[in-house]
Amino acid sequence: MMESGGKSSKDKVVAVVGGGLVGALNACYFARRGFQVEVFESRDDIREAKIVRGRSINLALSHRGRQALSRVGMEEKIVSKGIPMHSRMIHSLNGKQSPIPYGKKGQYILSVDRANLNKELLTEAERYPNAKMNFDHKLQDWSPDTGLMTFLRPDGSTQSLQADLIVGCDGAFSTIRKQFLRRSRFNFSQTYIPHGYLELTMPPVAGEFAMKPNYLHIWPRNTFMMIALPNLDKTFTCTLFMPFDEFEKITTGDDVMEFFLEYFPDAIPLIGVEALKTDYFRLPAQAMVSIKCSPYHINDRCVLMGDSAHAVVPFYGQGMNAGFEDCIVFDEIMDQCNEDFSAVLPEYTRVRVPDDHTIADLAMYNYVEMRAHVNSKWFLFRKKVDDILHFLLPKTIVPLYTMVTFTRIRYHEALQRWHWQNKVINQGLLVCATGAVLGGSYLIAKHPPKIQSIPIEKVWDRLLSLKV
Ligand code: FAD
Ligand code: EGO
Repeated sequence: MMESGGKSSKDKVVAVVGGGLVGALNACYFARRGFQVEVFESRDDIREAKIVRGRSINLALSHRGRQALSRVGMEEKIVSKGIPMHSRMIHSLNGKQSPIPYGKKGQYILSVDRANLNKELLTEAERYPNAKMNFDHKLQDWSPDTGLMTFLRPDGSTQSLQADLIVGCDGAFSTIRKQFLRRSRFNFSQTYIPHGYLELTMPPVAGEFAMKPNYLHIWPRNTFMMIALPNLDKTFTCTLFMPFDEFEKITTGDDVMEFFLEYFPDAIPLIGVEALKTDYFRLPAQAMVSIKCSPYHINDRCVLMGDSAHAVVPFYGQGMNAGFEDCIVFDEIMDQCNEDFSAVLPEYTRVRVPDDHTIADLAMYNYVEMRAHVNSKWFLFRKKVDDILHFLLPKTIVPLYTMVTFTRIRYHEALQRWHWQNKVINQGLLVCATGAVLGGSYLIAKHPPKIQSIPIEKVWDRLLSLKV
């Protein structure tokens, strides 16, 4: 396709910095359009590495992420290796497990293996002859004026390359974003939450899953939260969320046991006493950060996507899904603007910032809400109320979690709609309450209760005789 500048897409170099989930998917999107795609990844090729040490082992993939995969023909490949989670399973302190479905039959989230997803996407990107992977290339610095980037190699040497477009997919601690921070009118905020997270593996029992596999298992204990997602090898990956100062209080195997006995007793035999005592100390608790910024672009040269543009806390299961949706949104704008970067980039910022900021807020809201009020009773109650209202008024009231997880309603519109729904619900409640008061008054007026009135002095005597 020809466009301004006289260079066709075939002659243009698009550098994707970061070969993580969003970078690898983006490489497919740009390669499909015929650009010369160069992916630069600081790590070694994860397909060759023996053990991939990194963040969360599995992730919840939902509608937005699936849609993004389907546009590069990768949905089936990933979904077939995912484990459907049709319901949450709420674990109460007494060991009771209560399932609550996510919705109708087709509404489920998938537990997918992060490493496998990343590998499959890299392999898919490599299938395009115009896409090239450059592993062990750590971006050191780059110039917004010329598009020249400098990479550090493992042997200590450096390598440079100039690109027409630089796509920053280098995660929450983005090196690409550093150049944005030096510029005027760039907005940036970063918040570390007081919680950390730790991952523990729950092994299979007699060759089978230790708990029901097709569920997102949740142990809501206000400030202490644990979830477990199933893996293909019949293990579960449990993620414990708790404040860092609580992590610091637990220093011995016995402390771990005491803590689990108090909050997650049903998980002890499933993880195993010895495993728990050792695995708990294998890695320190990891931090979680929420990052918002804008704009997402510099001129017609550079754009941020995925965690480099918006790191969100993991309490909505949307970080990767939002990053994948970034790729769809950018791709659609590329069509609308005939691949003219000087038009595409500002439009992408205009369209995407409000939505990514909203999902960052919603994820933070879930964090605050869950740690403050949500025990297993409240969790079950809240989700049942949502279900009942949706059942009564299916078109009018759609739970926020459903809009976020199972639709492509823009995040900011989902939030607006939720506010509107809450107004409708409150007004409905007001009408019911008013009706009850009026109805009650009418009945009392019609059938006055036969009680004699008590003189006010007697009331005072009675009150004063009470010892308070
Ligand atoms: P990353 O995955 O961080 O990839 C960035 C890549 O850039 C890495 O490969 C890195 O090596 C590379 N890189 C970094 N710096 C450089 C450099 N200077 N030069 C070259 N390369 C560089 N999301 C969901 O949708 N569902 C979930 O259930 C979910 N659960 C989560 C649970 C936890 C505990 C956490 C922490 C996150 C979770 N997320 C989830 C969020 C998800 O992990 C991220 O949103 C997603 O990984 C973002 O992808 P990315 O490609 O933007 O960044
Ligand atoms: C009242 C009740 C208020 C991630 C329940 C808010 C998040 C929040 C971390 C779950 C599911 C995918 C997740 C639900 C709420 C992943 C998720 C939810 C967690 C923690 C998670 C739900 C990985 C919040 N989705 N979710 O409705 O099932 O409800 F518990 Cl700690």
